[in-house]
Amino acid sequence: MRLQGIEIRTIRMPLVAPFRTSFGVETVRETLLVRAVTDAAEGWGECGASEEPLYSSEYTHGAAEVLRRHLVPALSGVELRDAHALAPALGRFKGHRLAKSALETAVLDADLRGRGVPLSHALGATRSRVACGVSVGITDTIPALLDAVAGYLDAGYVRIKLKIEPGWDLEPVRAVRERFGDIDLQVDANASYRPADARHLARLDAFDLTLLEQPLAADDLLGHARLARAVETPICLDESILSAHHAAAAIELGSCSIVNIKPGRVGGYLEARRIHDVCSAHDVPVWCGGMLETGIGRAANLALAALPGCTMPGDTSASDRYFSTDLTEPFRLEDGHLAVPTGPGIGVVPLPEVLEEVTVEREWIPVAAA
Ligand code: NPG
Repeated sequence: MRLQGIEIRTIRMPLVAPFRTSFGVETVRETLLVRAVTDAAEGWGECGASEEPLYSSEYTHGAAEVLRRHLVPALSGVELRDAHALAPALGRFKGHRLAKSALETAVLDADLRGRGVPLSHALGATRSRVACGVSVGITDTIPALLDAVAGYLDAGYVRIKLKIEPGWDLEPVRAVRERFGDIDLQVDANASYRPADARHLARLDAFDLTLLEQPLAADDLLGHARLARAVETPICLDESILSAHHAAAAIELGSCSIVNIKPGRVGGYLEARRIHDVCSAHDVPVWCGGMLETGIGRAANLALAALPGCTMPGDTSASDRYFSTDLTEPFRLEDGHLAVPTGPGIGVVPLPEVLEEVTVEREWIPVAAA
């Protein structure tokens, strides 16, 4: 494969409703799309970065800068047999996994399209559709939360994840459990608690939650291991798991019994697949997380969510949960499931007129031949 160049587009798309978490409120999705142009085909990748570095240290403009200044130039003169060649070529640059993931995914998509292979096949997926959950943000009032949850259950989502933070935990969880009974219910704290909150968090045990996601700081594997012994609710890690190496350490330490895999957070779908494999080898269930992706990122996430070890519904919701007009043909929920794209590569492309409308910046970076 001969990579000719990379286009970076900054896009801005309003969300259908503000999405509030313990780390902030997002009302507009501002992120990057990366387009890889090769001699065989073009491919697309979406960056998980947001406007501000609140979920991770990366942010949209920073990701664009590291791509244009370091990551894309580092591919000049490199022999790219396939997308597996990217991680070694970029390995000397520390971190910046969201940016690396967008670049690797664009090249992976181009390569697979050129060879006519769907991403789901390349990753080893075994399902043609995946069961979908939805992540429900923090609301101003409990009645507003109940309305939001009722709407998602009516739409068919098979599990509900509530965002929690200190001061917004026991009461909203109790209200949702009492109103909706025996639904598949889980909570996500986005690292907003401290180890000293263990006794408080143990009070969530009364609500029979499927899991408690990332209660403590991302770098506190030991704290999570202690907490896992103090609460009955299974601990799931998200922000703590940046690689297969972290997953193996977290499992051995007993820091979690479930893992949320976000391909962006871990540097791409190839590392995501390795995390899936490490977890499967230890009988640790995984599920595919979400970062408010457009149809481009969603399509690729669905391929991952179709792997055999993704035994729990993930945050792969339908297009209308995020955007009134998606960047691709919309993903529609059917009977609580989304279909895994079947075309080559990620299986979708941006709709040209929507892409032009949402693009606020674009630049082309040529890549020299090996
Ligand atoms: O459905 O894509 C979705 C949202 C799932 O809750 C979700 N994502 O903390 O995991 C998270 C959160 C997130 C959103 C993280 C945006 C980073 C950016």
